[in-house]
Amino acid sequence: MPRLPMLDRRAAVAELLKNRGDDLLVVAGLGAPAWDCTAAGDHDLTFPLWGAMGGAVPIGLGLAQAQPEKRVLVVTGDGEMLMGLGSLTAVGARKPANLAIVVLDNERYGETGMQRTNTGRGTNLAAVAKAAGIPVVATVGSPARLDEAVSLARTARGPVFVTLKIEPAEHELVLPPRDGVHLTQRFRAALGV
Ligand SMILES: Cc1ncc(C[n+]2csc(CCOP(=O)(O)OP(=O)(O)O)c2C)c(N)n1
Ligand SMILES: [Mg+2]
Repeated sequence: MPRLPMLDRRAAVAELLKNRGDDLLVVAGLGAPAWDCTAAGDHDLTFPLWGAMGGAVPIGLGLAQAQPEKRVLVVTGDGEMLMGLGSLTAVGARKPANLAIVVLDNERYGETGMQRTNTGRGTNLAAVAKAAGIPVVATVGSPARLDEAVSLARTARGPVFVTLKIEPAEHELVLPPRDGVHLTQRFRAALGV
């Protein structure tokens, strides 16, 4: 069967974060998703995780509830999301209108050597999100539909869950600051809390 076209993760994340201004709060899951967000431009209002696998959505949910006037965007990987699947039920239960979750799904644990994840063996993360009570879900793998995915993630009434099917390619490491205290303090200062 011919392979469907898939997205380039760096290009997709650059589109996702384009013209973000100071009203978008970004939580980046550990590893490559955090490097992708940094490659799109390091920002005081991005909180990249250096660990806490499975914690990106819980952190985004707490932030969305604490900052209801701001849009919160979680950008994470399929492996990270699979580790924190239970958190989708909390999002579905609370339904924060200002939260969007985008999973960069390469069907691999990229950071640790490209081992296959279960999204390549039948697990449909958008369907899991829908079943957890998240009203707006989409799976996008074609560059022609990237604009639609970006608009859902940036502006649709949430909670929103978008799976982006991406090429399992490795990119240059573009690392954010590594000091967690610094990352927390700069985020809070930029938010004014
Ligand atoms: C609890 C825990 N288990 C395993 C790891 C090792 N680890 C770091 S990143 C990663 C894979 C992440 O995969 P994914 O979220 O799909 O990101 P990708 O690199 O594929 O974009 C793993 C297994 C970890 N940091 N913490
Ligand atoms: Mg992955």
